[in-house]
Amino acid sequence: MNSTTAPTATAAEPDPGLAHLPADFLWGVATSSYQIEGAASEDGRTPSIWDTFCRVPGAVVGQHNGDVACDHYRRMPEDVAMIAGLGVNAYRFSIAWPRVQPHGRGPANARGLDFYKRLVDELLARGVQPWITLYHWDLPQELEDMGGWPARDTAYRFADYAALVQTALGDRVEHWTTLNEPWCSAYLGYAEGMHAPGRREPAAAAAATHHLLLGHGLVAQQLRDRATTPLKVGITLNLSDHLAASDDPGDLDALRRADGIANRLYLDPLLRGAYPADVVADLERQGIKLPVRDGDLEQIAQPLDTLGVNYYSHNTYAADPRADEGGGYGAGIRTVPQGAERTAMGWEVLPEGLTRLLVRLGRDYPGTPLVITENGAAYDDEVAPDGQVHDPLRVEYFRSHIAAVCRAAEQGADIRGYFAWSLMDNFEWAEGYRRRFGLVHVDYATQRRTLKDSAQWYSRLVERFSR
Ligand code: IFM
Repeated sequence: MNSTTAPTATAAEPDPGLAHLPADFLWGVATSSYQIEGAASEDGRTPSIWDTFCRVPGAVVGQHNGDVACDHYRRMPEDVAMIAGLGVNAYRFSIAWPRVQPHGRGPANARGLDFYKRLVDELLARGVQPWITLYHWDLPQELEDMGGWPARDTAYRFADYAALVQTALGDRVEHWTTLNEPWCSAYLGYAEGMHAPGRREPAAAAAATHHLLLGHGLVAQQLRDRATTPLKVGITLNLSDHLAASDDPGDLDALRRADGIANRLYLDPLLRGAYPADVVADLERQGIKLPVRDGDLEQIAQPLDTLGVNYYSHNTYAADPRADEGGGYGAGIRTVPQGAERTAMGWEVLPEGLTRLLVRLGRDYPGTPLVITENGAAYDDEVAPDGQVHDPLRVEYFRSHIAAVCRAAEQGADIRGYFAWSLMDNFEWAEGYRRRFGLVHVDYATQRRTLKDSAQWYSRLVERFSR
């Protein structure tokens, strides 16, 4: 490993409230396949929608792509050693569909699957639990050519692919997440066009939402039906905490619509077995109908062992006929800045929103354990003359957000784990490599990894918890 200084213990740091968390709490770090692996055409991998999208002029900052990324495909054993060196007990990563099932159909590609078998073996040998996400946005291009997620058939193709992965890894992996952030796949990919495949078709985005959720339901049931050892099934949603700017009926309705399209459109079918009637009505007013068939909602509402929560910021909404910032279909919503510090992504740092969100989930959707599957911040880090990366803003971001998690646990939310996003700097989608979310700095010219101060801080926190 060409990484760096091992984490060292320092003088006492403020306790964020760790005593409120259960003793078997999972502390992890997270990544995803396209963002770190590189090796885009090695060992039989075929292009995903992101390989294609990255080639569209202007789609990604600097026309960056994932061809090399963090070269993790080749450096995996050193990267796993680095993860284990942090002292975390779980690693969340995703499987590249076009690596294990090239072209999105047909038999498994043994060479692609071997990579994940070796990764899982390395993790287990070092006492780190693998936490698999089956889909983190890298749809095989051929499936997009046949309609992508707006086509119902893609949900069934997803189930076929998941079976191949389970056959290879099911005996050794306990934690399975079906989808990462279906709102992003559907809305950013098919309505807004700022993510792959770059389509701007609101009706297609609504269909994609339904078929992603259907795919989740098919895979969740299939994972359980085919399991030979006990497993746990979940889904990860990017959920935000939402408030209205005032009690004005217009602002309250802006809140209802924004929260409906971003949060409830996913939470309700998964955890209550029905789409929220008000959101369905909002969509229908825009001429958009979710393509629900008999039995779909029962299929989607499979029991969840955990709900994965990705939290980055909070949103306050106001009605504004000239704006369209509601994170979904329909205009007339403005987000109201709270005057907080912002990360390099421009996202306000509002940890209190994470407490409110977790408490709300426990109240409105009781009975499902929560795991924070992503939380973190991008800052413009640089290697200092002393060879270290000093990132006090990220340390404070993690400290304040972990304290927010502890406060939610104190208020009764059932929270089982926390994964920092991200293990290392990586390909930040439309932002390319200019945004750095890592605990570990990556020099893309040399692939040198350097633990940032935040990595050392996180490692000490985990150690303190385990004592
Ligand atoms: O990098 C992404 C990740 O892939 C999904 N959740 C949000 C992160 C930061 O934008």
